[in-house]
Amino acid sequence: RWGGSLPDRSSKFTKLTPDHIKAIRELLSSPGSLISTLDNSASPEDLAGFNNDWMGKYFGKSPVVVKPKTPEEIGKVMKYCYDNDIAVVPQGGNTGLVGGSTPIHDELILSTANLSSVRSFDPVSGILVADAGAILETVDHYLAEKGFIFPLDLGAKGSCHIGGNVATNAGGLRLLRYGSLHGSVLGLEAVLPDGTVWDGLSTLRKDNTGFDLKQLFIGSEGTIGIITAVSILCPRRPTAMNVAVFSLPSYEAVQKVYAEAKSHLGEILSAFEFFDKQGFALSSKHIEEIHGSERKIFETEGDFYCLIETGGSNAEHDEAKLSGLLEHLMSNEMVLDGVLAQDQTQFASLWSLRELLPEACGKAGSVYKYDLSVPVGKMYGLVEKMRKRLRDEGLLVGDGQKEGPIRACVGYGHMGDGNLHINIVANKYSEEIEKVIEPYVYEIVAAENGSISAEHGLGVMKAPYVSYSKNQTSIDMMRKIKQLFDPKGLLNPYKYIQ
Ligand code: FAD
Ligand code: 2HG
Ligand code: ZN
Repeated sequence: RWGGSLPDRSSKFTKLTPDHIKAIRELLSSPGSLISTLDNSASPEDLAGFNNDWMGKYFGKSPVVVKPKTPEEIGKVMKYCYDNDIAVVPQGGNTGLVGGSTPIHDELILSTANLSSVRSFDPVSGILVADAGAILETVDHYLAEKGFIFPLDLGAKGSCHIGGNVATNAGGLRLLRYGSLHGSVLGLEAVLPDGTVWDGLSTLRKDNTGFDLKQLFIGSEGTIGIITAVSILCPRRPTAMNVAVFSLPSYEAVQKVYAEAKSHLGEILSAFEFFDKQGFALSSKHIEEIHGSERKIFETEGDFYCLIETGGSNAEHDEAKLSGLLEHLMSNEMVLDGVLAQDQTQFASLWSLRELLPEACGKAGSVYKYDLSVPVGKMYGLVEKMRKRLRDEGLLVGDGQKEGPIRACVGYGHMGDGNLHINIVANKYSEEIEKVIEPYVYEIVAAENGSISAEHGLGVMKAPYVSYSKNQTSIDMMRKIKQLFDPKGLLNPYKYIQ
């Protein structure tokens, strides 16, 4: 397997021995919280799920996974690692898409899976305090029962942890409505690399008493500390939700419909997603395979599709607004066709066309994923440039071949956030393909003053390319922050900023 050109192992890190494993096990309240191949408490297969990433692109060789049960236990393990120069990878649900959550070599894997409780919820303020290892979907179900919603939703919700979400500053499907985690997270608890447990778990909305330290941890990708709990402001759950998907003739049409949706729907617009016909073909095929039956969704298919979701508190009022938009779009021939969900099942089924795209691409081959931010008008031009390059280099023929090196080049994303995902589905990960795509893809983004990572982070994949989006002064400041928190460079090495 080719996981990209990865940095060599640094000799400054200690190589783990059975004695280290024994000493770390003694720090834990439950011996089962550690499994390792070094003392035969685990086989390599037992560790495979922690060493390999979601895409099957990155794979480490760690001999140990530690899953402490309390922040204090994490503190003890971290102190031991600090004193013994042991490198550590923090891991949540291991759904990250940039090779950040798996070891590069033999780093100790520190998982938050055993820290998964809700600590408190205040129904008056909507403030939730929960352990970092709580699964996003589980927390959202808990909130749903109380009439609230977690202000983040994404396709990996069934596996990702809220600590991992904060560590990556995940954006997701409703950022348009609920904003970034930099705004909704009120406080954090984290264990620093030397083992200190930092209590920054404020539930205050306003607090101007010095630097806002939690912001440094949001999006820090496990490089300066291990987040152990999160305090977050959760909005009321909309009681009326609706979704419609349209087929459209061009990317220009998608932009026009986006402008119309904002103007007609105003405050009830909660998501605006788009995908191209290559994406639609893959996700419909995937969904058909799941259900075992063929389904024709649109009478007239298009080159593009958009999904519009509304969420409000008055079903009649929302339906009137949505019908007004539909009538306007249809009568002005701005869309080719459209489907409006009639019930909860259709709501989920229409969303799955978009939400299952990463899974559908993964099923079709080995996927090179690019997560880019550029002005909305420029977004799809990047996909076209990339397709041209792949065709010029002889890797892509037509829209892709079942057996060729590139099977599809798919464009989709969060229109409302100016966030484009390019998924290049290859027959396998290879150096030859990667060299055609990178750094070309970062060059075309930099030419538009865009970001090479809108929401997935840097991990190991983009660490060498950060200068395409950040100037030298910014990189120097980031290095100083890393040095301040982690002077020995033990936490998530080889990643983020090298
Ligand atoms: P992991 O993958 O385990 O870790 C991610 C990074 O955070 C690693 O660097 C790790 O070291 C660090 N980390 C994890 N937990 C902690 C902690 N407690 N303390 C410190 N560091 C920690 N992302 C989006 O932004 N928007 C999307 O719409 C989106 N959709 C996705 C859909 C699918 C199907 C998949 C597979 C991924 C998607 N992602 C999306 C990627 C996204 O980053 C992750 O899903 C999620 O935020 C990571 O959470 P996790 O618990 O899996 O973290
Ligand atoms: C999404 O928006 C995620 O579905 C994943 O951010 C994107 O897999 C991808 O490239
Ligand atoms: Zn996304």
